[in-house]
Amino acid sequence: MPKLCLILGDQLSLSLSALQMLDKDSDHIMLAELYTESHYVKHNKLKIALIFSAMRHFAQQLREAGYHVEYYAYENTKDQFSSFTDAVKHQLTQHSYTQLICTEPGEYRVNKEMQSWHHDLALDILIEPDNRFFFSLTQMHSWFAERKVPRMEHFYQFARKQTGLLMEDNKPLGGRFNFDKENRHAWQANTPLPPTLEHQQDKITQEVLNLVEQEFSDFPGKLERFNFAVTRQQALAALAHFISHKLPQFGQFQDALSDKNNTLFHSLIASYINIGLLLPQEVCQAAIEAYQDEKAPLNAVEGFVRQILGWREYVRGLYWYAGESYKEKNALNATTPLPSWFWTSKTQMRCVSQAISHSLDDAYAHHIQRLMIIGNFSLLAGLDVKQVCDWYLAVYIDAFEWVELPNTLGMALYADDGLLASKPYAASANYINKMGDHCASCRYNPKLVTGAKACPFNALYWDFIQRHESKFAHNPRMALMVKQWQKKDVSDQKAIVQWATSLIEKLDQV
Ligand code: FAD
Ligand code: DLZ
Repeated sequence: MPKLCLILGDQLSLSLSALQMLDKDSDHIMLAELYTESHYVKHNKLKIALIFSAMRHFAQQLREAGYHVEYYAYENTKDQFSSFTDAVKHQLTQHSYTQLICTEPGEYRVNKEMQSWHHDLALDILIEPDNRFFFSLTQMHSWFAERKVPRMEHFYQFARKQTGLLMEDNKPLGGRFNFDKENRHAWQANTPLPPTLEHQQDKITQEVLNLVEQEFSDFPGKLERFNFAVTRQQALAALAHFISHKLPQFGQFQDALSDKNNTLFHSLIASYINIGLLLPQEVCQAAIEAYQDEKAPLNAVEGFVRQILGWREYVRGLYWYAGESYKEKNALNATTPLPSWFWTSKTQMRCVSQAISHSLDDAYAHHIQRLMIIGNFSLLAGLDVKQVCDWYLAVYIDAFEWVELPNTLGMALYADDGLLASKPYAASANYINKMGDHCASCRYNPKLVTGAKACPFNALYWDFIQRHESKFAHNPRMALMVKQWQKKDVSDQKAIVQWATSLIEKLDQV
C-alpha cells in the first residue's frame, strides 16, 4: 500500500524532508488550497495569489519529476473542507494508505492540528523536522535554553562559527563579525537605482489572479501589481538579479528611507525563501560568491548574510522556544485601537502613509519602513499589540507567524519585555528625517514637538518615555533618554503630554 504525503503552501521545495521519505513509483502527494488557510487573517490578495500559483506550479514540477500528485484546488475545496484534516480525511476515502507523512509546519495553529492526527486518524503519522533552515529546532532550543540573555548578535557569532560562513581560520573575515557601522547611509538620487525585474505571467498565474479577484475582492492588495516569482526557476532569476544589481549597494543603503522609491537595494526574496522556492543556504552562498569574485564589498555581503543566517534563524528559534503564550504578551500594556488609516493609508504623516500604501497595495515594505516607521509609530502611540501583529501578518507577501510575530511583537513593539531586543526601537522625527527625504514633502515639521504643524512622532516619542519612565530608567540603553526627559521644564513636559494625549485621542485624523 502507498504512503500519503501532505505538502503545505509554504513547503514548496523538492529537497523537503517529507519528500525524501517517498517512493516516487508508488506513493502519493497531496496539496490543498483551503478556505481556512486563506482566511485566518485578511491576507493580502497578492500573497494568496503568490501561494496558490506557486502551489500549482510546484504540483506541476512534482508531476514532471515523476510523482503522483492529488491537487485540491480552491474552487472545489472552499465549500467542502474547513481544514487540512478534512482534506486529508477525504483523500483517505479515495485510497488506502499505510502512512501519512508531513514536514513540521511553521506555526502552532497548524502544528496542533497535525498533532491531533496521531489519535484522530487511523493510520501511522510521521512528522519530519523542517530541513530548510541552517539549524534544527532542537539545536535552536538548546542554544536558547543555555543562555540567560539570548541575543541575536551572540547567536549570529555562534552561527558563523558553526557554519564557517564568512570565516577564515575560525576568525571572521575582515576581522569583525559585524560591519553595521558602514551600513547607515541615507540614499541620495545620485546613486542610480537598480532596474526592476519583470516576471512573466503564464496561464496558471492568470487563472489564479482571476480566482483571487473573484473570491477575495474585499481583501487588501492590488492584483494588477502582481510581479512575483511563482516557480523555483523564476525565484533563482530574482536571486541572480539581486546579486548583480543590488547587493553591492545593499549594505550602505540598508537603513535608508526614500520618498521616491519603495524597494531601494533590498532583495525582495523573503517570500521565496519562506515558501521554499529558495533555500537560505544557497542564498547566502550566492552572496558570498559575489564577495569572493570581488563583485560586492564585505560590508554588503556580511550585512545580507546576517539577516538570513542571523535574524531569520534566530526569530524562528525564538518563536518556538518562547511558546504559544508569546503571542499574548503585552509588556507595555498597549491597547489603543488601530487607527482606520492602517487599512486606507490616509494619514497626513508622509512617511507613514507611503509605507502603509505600499504595504497594502504591493504587499511589501522594507525592513526600516516596517520597523522604524509603522512599527515605531505603533510602539509610541501604544497601539494594541494583537491588532498590530494581525495587521502585519495580513498585509505582507512574506508574512508567516513564525517570522512575523517575533519581529512585530518583540522587535517593533517591545511587548516581550526585552526578550528579543535590549531596548525598544523608539525614535522621534529626527531619525526619520536623517535617514530619508519624506519630511521634505510632509505637512508636518520634524523639528517641532507640539502644535498643529509638529510631527506627531516627536510628542509621542517623549510621551512614550514618560509613560514608561520607571521601566526604562533601569535600562542602560534608555536611561539617557529618561534623563533628558527629566531635565525638561515641568511646563514643557505638561505641554508635550497634553499634546500627545490629544493626538492619541484623535489618531484617525493625524
Ligand atoms: P532584505 O532587506 O533584502 O533582507 C534579506 C533577507 O533577510 C530577507 O529576504 C529575509 O529573508 C531576511 N531577513 C531580514 N531581516 C529579517 C528579520 N528581521 N527576520 C527574519 N528574516 C529577516 N520578514 C519576513 O520574512 N516575514 C515577515 O512577516 C516579517 N515581518 C516583519 C515585521 C516587522 C515589524 C519587522 C520589523 C520585520 C519583519 N520581517 C519579516 C523582517 C524583514 O523586514 C523582511 O524579511 C524584509 O523586509 C523582507 O524584504 P526583503 O526580502 O527585500 O529583505
Ligand atoms: C498562507 C497560506 C494560504 C493563504 N493558503 C494556503 C493554502 O490554501 N494551503 C496551504 O497548504 N497553505 C496555505 N498557506 C500557507 C499555510 O498557511 C502555512 O503552511 C501554515 O501557516 C503553516 O506554516
